[in-house]
Amino acid sequence: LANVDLENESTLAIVKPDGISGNYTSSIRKIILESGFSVQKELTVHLDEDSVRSFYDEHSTKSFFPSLVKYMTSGPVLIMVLQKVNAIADWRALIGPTDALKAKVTHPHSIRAMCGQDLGRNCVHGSDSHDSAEREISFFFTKTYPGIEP
Ligand code: RTP
Ligand code: MG
Repeated sequence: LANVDLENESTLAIVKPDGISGNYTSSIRKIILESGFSVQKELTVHLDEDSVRSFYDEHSTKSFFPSLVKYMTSGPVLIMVLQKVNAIADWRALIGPTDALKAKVTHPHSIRAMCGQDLGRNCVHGSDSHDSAEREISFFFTKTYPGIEP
């Protein structure tokens, strides 16, 4: 087993505005800790439009982009760096599918089934790959974005 590498991995989680306003933060944190993640860093911010546009740049040409920007700027969000072995895939599995309405049917124990409302408003974010995790963690915790207001 000399070359089996079970190193800790970090991923970026966000409790989106509907997660915060629906008072799901403590339930989500409980699931995070009970699932073996540690919370390395956290930050509560009300994102401005430029920050959301930049963070979700991969979706900038999609028809839903304006509504995504409106949603993500509608209230404060809780941004966390989560760490554990296989954190990226495990957090994605915990949150469930993008469409929270479908999640309630197909993944009833997922976080999005618990607190999401539909395809757009799905209460949590998770990095979808190693590259995304690196980019997203540095987006909030390494670089300085003047648009992010405490
Ligand atoms: P996230 O990046 O927030 O973790 O979500 P995801 O990977 O599951 O889904 P993604 O395709 O990256 O979409 C990003 C967010 O955009 C909103 N969305 N709306 N057709 C629509 O109305 C639509 N599709 C996506 C959701 O808030 C989604 O989480
Ligand atoms: Mg995504």
